[in-house]
Amino acid sequence: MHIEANPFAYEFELEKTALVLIDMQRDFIEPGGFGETLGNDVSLLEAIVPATKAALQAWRNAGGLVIHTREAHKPDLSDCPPAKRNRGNPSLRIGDAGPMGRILVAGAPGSQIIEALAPVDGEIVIDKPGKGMFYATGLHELLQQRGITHLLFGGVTTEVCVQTSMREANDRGYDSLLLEDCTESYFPAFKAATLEMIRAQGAIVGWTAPSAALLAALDSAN
Ligand code: C5J
Repeated sequence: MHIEANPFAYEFELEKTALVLIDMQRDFIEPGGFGETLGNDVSLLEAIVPATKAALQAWRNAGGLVIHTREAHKPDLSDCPPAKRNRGNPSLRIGDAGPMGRILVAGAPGSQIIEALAPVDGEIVIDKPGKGMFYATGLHELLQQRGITHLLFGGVTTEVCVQTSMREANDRGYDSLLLEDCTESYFPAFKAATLEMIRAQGAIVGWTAPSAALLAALDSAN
């Protein structure tokens, strides 16, 4: 299959490609979560939900593998280094009790994926303690077992967990594409810069494309 992408066309085989949705969790997207405690306007992130849902549905209909990640720590925070927990000046820190349970702790309501994008049976859900999806998760081995060579990305936030995961993927040999309208940042300028950085220098990290280009590719394969 072929997606009209930037900086040039992206070729992939459905069976060797996974759609990865990074951290589409209540803690980042809904009011009262971690994102808001950091002083951010979470409505910016909510705006990508319809396009992301449409891409997810089309990918599911095509029979493609779906991976959801969550930034989520163990309840005893043994996987959350003080350097991460103590950074910045949020009104609530990782592990503190908030309106949606303990912030970024596995199992808390706030750490769940938003209802509109909730995983279904057969989809892989990875809890990750870091920004990147490969760090301390075993995901690379799992993808290798399944013969995955290509990754389509969406999720939040563009310049933090999405970009880190794409860079980690690049170093592990995956060809990655970021769906431009299925990712968002609390800082629009950071999103714009990240898209440019990813596809610069002949796709140094990967490709970007609007989700409509993915839908068109899936349609034309039918
Ligand atoms: C952040 C993320 N921004 N999922 N996490 O702390 O990008």
